[in-house]
Amino acid sequence: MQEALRKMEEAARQRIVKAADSAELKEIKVQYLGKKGEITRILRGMGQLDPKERPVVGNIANQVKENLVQALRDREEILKDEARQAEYTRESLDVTLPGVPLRQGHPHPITLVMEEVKGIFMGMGFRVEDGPELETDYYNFAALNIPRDHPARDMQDSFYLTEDLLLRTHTSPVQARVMEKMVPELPIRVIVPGKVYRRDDDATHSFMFHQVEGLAVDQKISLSDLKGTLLSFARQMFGPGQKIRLRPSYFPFTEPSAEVDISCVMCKGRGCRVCGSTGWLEILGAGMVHPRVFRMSGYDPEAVTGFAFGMGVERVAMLKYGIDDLRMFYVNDLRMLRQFR
Ligand code: 2U9
Repeated sequence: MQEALRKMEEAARQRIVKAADSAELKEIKVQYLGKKGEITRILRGMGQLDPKERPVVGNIANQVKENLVQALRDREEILKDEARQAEYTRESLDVTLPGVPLRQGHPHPITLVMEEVKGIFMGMGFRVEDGPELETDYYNFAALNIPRDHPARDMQDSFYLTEDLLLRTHTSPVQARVMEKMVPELPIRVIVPGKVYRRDDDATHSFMFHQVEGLAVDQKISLSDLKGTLLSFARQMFGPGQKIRLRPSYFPFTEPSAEVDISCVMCKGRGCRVCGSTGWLEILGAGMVHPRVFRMSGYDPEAVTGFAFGMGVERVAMLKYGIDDLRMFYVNDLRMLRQFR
């Protein structure tokens, strides 16, 4: 009988350690320890035993019972642990997974070109100035020798908020403000980047665009200073082989005035569709500051001279990057904008 008990204990243990869940453990418990279980059955049969053997067998049976109860508890605990562990694995973060990439922003091509232009002139001793986009009639026109009824006003036909206030049509009023503030100090070397507004709208003109203008004022500044400065700019911006040429022109605020061409960036001056077979591209306007503009700001045109120039940033960017429609800069098409990082 002792032997049978031990064998039964061993068989029960084997099943307990292999049990997959608590339902199976319960089944095993009922099978061995339940009211109709195997141990109970053995204990009931003890009446037929030799009375001397009874306590020994009873002892062993109780021990086996306790052992199995403990084995069931242990297995239950292990199963719970395993379930908890599986749950953790399911829920936990895998910190080794690659992250979701965040797209990084970058400057707009117009900003890039403007920064490049600014940098080149800063390298030649110009400092950057800015001013209001909402201007008075005086600074936008009168101070620049464009009085009321001057035909140059029609060409810039513009956005008025009141009789006297408008969105600036060029950055030139900033230079007029700088001169007024600086007088009588010399020299002045400023570069003025910014947004300007005109009543325009086609593939090469927009109601808003960007200009960079410059102004240098000192004693004995000459046209050759202007030419040297712009040649140096053209070579830094478009390549060391660049040539420039000046053609006579007219601006109310400069005299003499010139249109400034650079050798065509597409065909290197040989002549192509972009430059209309001339080999030249117009990118700047320039001239010597008009005596009347000096007088208006408080400088004596007999004592000082100066040069000024201006360029449209969109036009420079279109030439530099080979873009043929200005509106591409404004429609926020990321396929286009992402090419300029
Ligand atoms: C002051 C005195 C002189 C600024 C100048 C130009 C020539 C010029 C245009 C080029 C293309 C503007 O973007 S564009 O349409 N600019 O041609 N600007 S001289 O002359 C000044 C400015 C201020 C006090």
